[in-house]
Amino acid sequence: MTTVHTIATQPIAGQKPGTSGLRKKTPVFMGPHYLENFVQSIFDVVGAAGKTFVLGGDGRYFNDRAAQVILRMAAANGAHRVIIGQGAILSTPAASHLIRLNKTDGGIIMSASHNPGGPKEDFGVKFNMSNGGPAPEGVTEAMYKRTTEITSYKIIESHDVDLSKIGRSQLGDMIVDVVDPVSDYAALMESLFDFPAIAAMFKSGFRMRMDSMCAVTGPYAVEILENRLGAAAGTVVNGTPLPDFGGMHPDPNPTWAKALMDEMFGQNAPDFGAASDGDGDRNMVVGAGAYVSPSDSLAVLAANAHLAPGYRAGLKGVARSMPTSAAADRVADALGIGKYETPTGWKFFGNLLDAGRATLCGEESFGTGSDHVREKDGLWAILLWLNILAVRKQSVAAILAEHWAKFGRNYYSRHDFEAIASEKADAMIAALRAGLSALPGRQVEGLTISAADDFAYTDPVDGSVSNNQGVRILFADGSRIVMRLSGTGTEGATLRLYLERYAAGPEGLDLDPQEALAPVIRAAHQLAAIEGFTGRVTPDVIT
Ligand code: VG1
Ligand code: CO
Repeated sequence: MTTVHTIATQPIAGQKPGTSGLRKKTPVFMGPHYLENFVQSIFDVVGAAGKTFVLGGDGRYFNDRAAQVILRMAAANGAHRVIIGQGAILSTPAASHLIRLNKTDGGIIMSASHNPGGPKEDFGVKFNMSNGGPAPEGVTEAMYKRTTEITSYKIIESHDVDLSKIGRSQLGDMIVDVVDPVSDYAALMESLFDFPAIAAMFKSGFRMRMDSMCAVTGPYAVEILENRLGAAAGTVVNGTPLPDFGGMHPDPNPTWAKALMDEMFGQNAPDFGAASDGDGDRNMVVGAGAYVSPSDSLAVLAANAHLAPGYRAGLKGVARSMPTSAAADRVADALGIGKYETPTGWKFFGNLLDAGRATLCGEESFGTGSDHVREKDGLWAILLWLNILAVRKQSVAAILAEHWAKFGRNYYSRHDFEAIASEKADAMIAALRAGLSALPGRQVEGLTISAADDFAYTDPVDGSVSNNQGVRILFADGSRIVMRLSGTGTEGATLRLYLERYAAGPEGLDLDPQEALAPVIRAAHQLAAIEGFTGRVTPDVIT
């Protein structure tokens, strides 16, 4: 008999999940009872007795230790079985797939995604439901409430489970299945895409650079791109997941994936470049000399998805987060399929995917996915691009140019102002909200404001309402400003300023986005008094 210990504890302030689970500095997570309190709160809300869960993470510092704690707590709470990736590794989309494939009751993913990892950096824990998708707001709110009341947690005493070997073992009364983190996911990709066509393209000399940024996608990318599709050895760079991501900031954007951008815009650039984030759910794609903005990527994928076997029957609908540009809407209209606008965060797509209303989903933050899992999926998006390139036999630049010629171009950029003192950012947003109703009709920087609101979303499937999801200022010419505060940071506040302007063409489709957006940028600074409130003029990151 294994003894279950019930450890007295008390609530810890601030264990509130954000856009994507609970994220804190690693030393905070490693502090007394911190991880345990949150994990017990998860089990108290979803129930553990007799259930099967998936467990894995992006391999960052503390991933291995946290996995052993979560296993002991799952056993103590009466779970029947845990399926865990070898070495406690699972990308977020692979975890979502395993949850669905094995018809489990959900899963715990250890990741702070794009936030840097290491003893002084960030750690995170998120719970996904039995559909494979992030817990919806109602559930994360219940977990948060539980963290404010918790008085004890359950854990068994045991040796560490050997997670280095694939196979079944027993932990107390619970079964632990250590599985290959890659094989089921790779098989899923092979079922969706035309691997022979992509392999033939590589064989004919097509060159690619995939930057896994020392995060979780390395083993997945090597197996799929190099082993199964025959891309040249060395196509995948930074392919070994490291506890501190090799000091990299695994956020696939032009700033943090600069080495890739330099290569793709340099002499002798490969045909195609891609990068993914810490937990493998996001992607950046780049052609030779051609950066693809995430909003455009979603639109191009939606317009061309039928070229891949898994989507040959067409799409049911396309969903995008509110700050994502309307480029995908134009494609949905042309295809005569449904279009949806949700708050930021993948959890809002789950119901649309489950109900069969949307097939593709995307966010401006380099997240794209489909109904094959219930998470955004970096390698999936990269493979869909490869499939499209293999069929169309055109460059990325040519595909983008044709897309804009047909649909017009939604110039788009996001400006991030990081580590602002929270009270300053809050004051700025509060002032903006207070003045919204007076904005319509006002002229600023030659633009006329047509509407202004704070985005509220009613889920079309279950009717749940989410308020205060971001301030929107819309202009008569179709331009748009959105502002919201990040829900994934761990230091002060990050202001995200989203900027959009539509050009119908045929002229003016090849401007630099920052130039095309210049009046909208100036209008945003003026309307929100960003400098006055925060002292900031220049963004830290521009995507
Ligand atoms: C950011 C992105 C959002 C994304 C979230 C989680 O959230 O803007 O689109 O869903 O990160 O992505 P926020 O609240 O910081 O703007 V991941 O890959 O970091 O889990
Ligand atoms: Co991520």
